[in-house]
Amino acid sequence: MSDATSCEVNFDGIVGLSHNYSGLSYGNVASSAHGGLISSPRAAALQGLEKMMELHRLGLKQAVLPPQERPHIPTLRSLGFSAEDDIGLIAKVAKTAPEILASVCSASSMWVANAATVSPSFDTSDGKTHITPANLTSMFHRSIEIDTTSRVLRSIFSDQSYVHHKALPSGPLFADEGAANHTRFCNNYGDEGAELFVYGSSRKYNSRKPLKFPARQTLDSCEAIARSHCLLENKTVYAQQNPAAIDAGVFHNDVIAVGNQSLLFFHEEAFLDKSKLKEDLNSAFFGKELSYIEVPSSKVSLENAVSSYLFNSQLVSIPGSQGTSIVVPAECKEVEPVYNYLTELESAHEEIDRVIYFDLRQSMNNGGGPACLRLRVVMSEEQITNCKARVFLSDALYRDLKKWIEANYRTRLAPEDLADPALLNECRQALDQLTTILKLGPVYDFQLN
Ligand code: SUG
Repeated sequence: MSDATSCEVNFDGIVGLSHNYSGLSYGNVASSAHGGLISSPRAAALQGLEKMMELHRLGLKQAVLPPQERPHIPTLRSLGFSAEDDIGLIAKVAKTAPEILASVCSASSMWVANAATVSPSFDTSDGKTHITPANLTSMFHRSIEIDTTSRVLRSIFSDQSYVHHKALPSGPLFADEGAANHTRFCNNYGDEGAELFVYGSSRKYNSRKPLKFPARQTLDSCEAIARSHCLLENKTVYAQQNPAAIDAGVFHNDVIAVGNQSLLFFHEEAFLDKSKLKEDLNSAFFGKELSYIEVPSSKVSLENAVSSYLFNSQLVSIPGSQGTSIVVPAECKEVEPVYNYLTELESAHEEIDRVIYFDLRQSMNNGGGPACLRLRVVMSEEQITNCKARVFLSDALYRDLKKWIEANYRTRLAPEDLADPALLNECRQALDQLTTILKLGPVYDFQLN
């Protein structure tokens, strides 16, 4: 069954009020390199909002996901920290366990490519859209995102056409980082598609593992999601990341490959066995050849790819234009081989007809490029109409969000400011306003308890 009204909606995460550089993500080279530096939450949130607005102006369907409550007091309490009130609790943890305070202050929920895996109804045997929030079990500061993410997703995708699953059990066997390792291929968004799951490690075939950095996605977790999403076996493909790429800083597959409709753009060294990947994808894709743009290491090294985030791009089909446009971070202009490659790609006018650069430096310094900031959800006209939340970007919502950011966000946040007791209330007040702006209902712990 296909549906011509369906389109891909990009849900972008709004950057949180505590956006900071604490170097929490081992294996994410940008996060480690910027740990300890001063951030600007306001600039970060505005940079993200400008990207959303520009894509909306270009005619793409754009929506937002809210940030999470940070510092996250329930996590501190669950770890046995206690004090008379929340302010006293923060002071105590800042003194005795500053690294834990940094973890519960991370604004990492902004990278919503890690929020969940979504399979549209066209790919599933029960005709429902399936959503599984990621357990993000590899990194403590990210594992605490699950509960709020689930509530937010249930509040936005609330009608009977969705099935919401629980996150997979925590622990290394089922480590899952969501859509960052998942790509859907289709002719039109409302057609039946093939789904690709990419994993970093597998217990099954005594497979190779990275030597230096952690693999954050397992084959077991991919298979579990495919099973519960009722995906068809012959339309589902699994492929292993190249362990050497993980060791070069490719902590998610979306740092080294990106797909859209029937196109896969990837680096020569992204996958362990690219011939098998292509063979499996072509057979899952109705036996037809997908289009592949493989970037050779001789033109763009793995190191260039990681420092520029060339592949953490969004491939988008802009209404009214023929080919595919590529949305890349401004850093791609600064890494010469990457800039040269993109210039060549654009002028060849084959698969890619336009390169769009965005300044997302605040997020990039923590290892989050354009693609990390968005979760793709294919939605029918009916699903969009049924959505009660005010999350689809419009001129009015853009104005409201800009005003809200300017009124509430700090221009500067140093790691030591995380101990500032005022941050907690600033965050709660702003998020309370945001749930009203977005018509979300109560989704935060401080609103529920
Ligand atoms: O999980 N960075 C995130 C970046 C996630 C990027 N997402 C995708 N590639 N889809 C991470 O490593 C940094 C936090 C800090 O260091 O404070 C952080 O969590």
